[in-house]
Amino acid sequence: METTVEKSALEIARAAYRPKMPKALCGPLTIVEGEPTESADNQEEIKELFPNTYGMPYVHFEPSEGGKHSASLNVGVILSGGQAPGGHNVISGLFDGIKSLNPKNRLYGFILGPAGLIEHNYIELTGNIIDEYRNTGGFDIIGSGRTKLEKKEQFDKGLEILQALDIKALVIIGGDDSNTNACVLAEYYKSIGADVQVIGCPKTIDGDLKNSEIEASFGFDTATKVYSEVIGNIMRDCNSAKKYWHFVKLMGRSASHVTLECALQTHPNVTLLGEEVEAKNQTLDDIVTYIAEVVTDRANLGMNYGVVLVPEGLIEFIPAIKRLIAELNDMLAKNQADFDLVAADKKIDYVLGHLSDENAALFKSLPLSVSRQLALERDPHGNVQVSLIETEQLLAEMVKAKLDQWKKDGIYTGKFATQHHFFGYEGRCAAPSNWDADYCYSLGYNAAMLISAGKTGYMSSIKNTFRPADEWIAGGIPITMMMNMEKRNGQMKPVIKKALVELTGKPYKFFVRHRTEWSRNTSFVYPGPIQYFGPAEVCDRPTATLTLEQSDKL
Ligand code: FBP
Repeated sequence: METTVEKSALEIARAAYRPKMPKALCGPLTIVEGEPTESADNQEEIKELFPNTYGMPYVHFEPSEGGKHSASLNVGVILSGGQAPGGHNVISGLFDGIKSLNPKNRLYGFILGPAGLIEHNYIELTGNIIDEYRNTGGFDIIGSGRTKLEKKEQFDKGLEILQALDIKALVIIGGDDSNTNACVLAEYYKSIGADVQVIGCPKTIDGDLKNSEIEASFGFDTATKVYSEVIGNIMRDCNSAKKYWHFVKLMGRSASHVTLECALQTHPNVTLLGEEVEAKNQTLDDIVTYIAEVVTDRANLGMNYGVVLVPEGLIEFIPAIKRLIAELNDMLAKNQADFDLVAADKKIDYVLGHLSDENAALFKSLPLSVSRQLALERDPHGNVQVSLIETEQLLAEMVKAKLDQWKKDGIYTGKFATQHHFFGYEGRCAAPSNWDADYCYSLGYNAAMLISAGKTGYMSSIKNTFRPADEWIAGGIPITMMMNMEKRNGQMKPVIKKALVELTGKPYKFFVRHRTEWSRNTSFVYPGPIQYFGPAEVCDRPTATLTLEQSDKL
């Protein structure tokens, strides 16, 4: 991979930052095994599919007397899926962790995601390389990719290179799909006696890989701080110029955690949350009407400006569209061979001809850009690529059309001019906040300790993360514990259950208590840029989501 020659002053200063770690990881440690675990749902099916890795206990580490030294071993690492701030720190923590066990241990990075394992494309990550990337954003040390690691032939091909390099453990850094694959791989290697451990690390800016043992996926902290800074800047512009409604779409394809967190940090006038839209069984028109009502109320108070936050996955949560996508998925899975042969300009007609009347009518009513995305373009995991749907523009246009009608009806008398923004890529590779830098380094270092303890099929877990880092708890959680059965590409598959915004959770409830006030009165908050040097209450502050979720433990 390329290395950057010239560095900014901040990069130089930041390279010297020593991430803070849980006490247990700072010296010799001992592993404590907890209770056996059950999967999140569908226990019988998951148990049958994972006979070798099901039901393993939680584990955590505690400081102990004695040394840490162990026989030398080689470790492989893969970055999988979308970029998230802190990936380089997971790798530097892993590197330092395995070197603390035995300086002869070696770390190999597979290039451009899981494809690197299958295609035998790798580099050895030496101390000099690692030092170039400490505390930096991005995944460029080895790159990432979205190849789905799911077939036996891929596992066997991967095993060839693992054996050739004498790699005894593989660390997969990824989101729910990638960790699902890590779990399948761990089970397979154990079932054939391959003598390769597999450990996962929870990554995604979307924040939807979490549960009682995984408090956050890394990258969420930094990405939401970057987006909140920019939303705050837009709010200040909006409050100065007083002439635009800004529609801001935020990444988070399957859950609205990013949008909720940014709302908690900045107090916009309108915040849409996919999970709420689904629970209230709302239509696109209900959503548009709600925004138009807030715009009208503010216009009546003399304020023809404001900010609307939209999660990128919104479209998929609208129940009617969700039903359409489910039928599309089944239909495409059944007819994929035929569909591939249909000429590009006839594909939409083919889809229309194979849908039920209700879904065909809805499909036809959507703007072409949206229907194309829903029907034609999927990522390798079968997900609709919602980041490509311009929901923010679609909503702004539909609100305008409604307000034009209300103007004719004499209900609305204001002015409505809009600006659109999409914040996603701006935050995914940002230099990790202190919280992410510390969390990620600890996750990687902890993965090395799980390897040393002989674990496989585990996810690295760092808990108590709303407290100062030396009070964090390091350990591991069996990945099967997070699984349930879901329909993917027309078939029931074992997958990690996605954590959506909980409508009974404290962050959502806090938002609901305040949203009416935020919608009518201008209550904008300007969080400013991430601070790396300065007082802990400014630099080490966790997200509002984590703080509210864990508030009863404070
Ligand atoms: P992961 O879940 O793989 O971490 O990716 C998150 C994400 O940033 C989503 O928020 C977004 O929808 C998607 O990646 C976009 O990915 P790509 O750039 O590959 O289309």
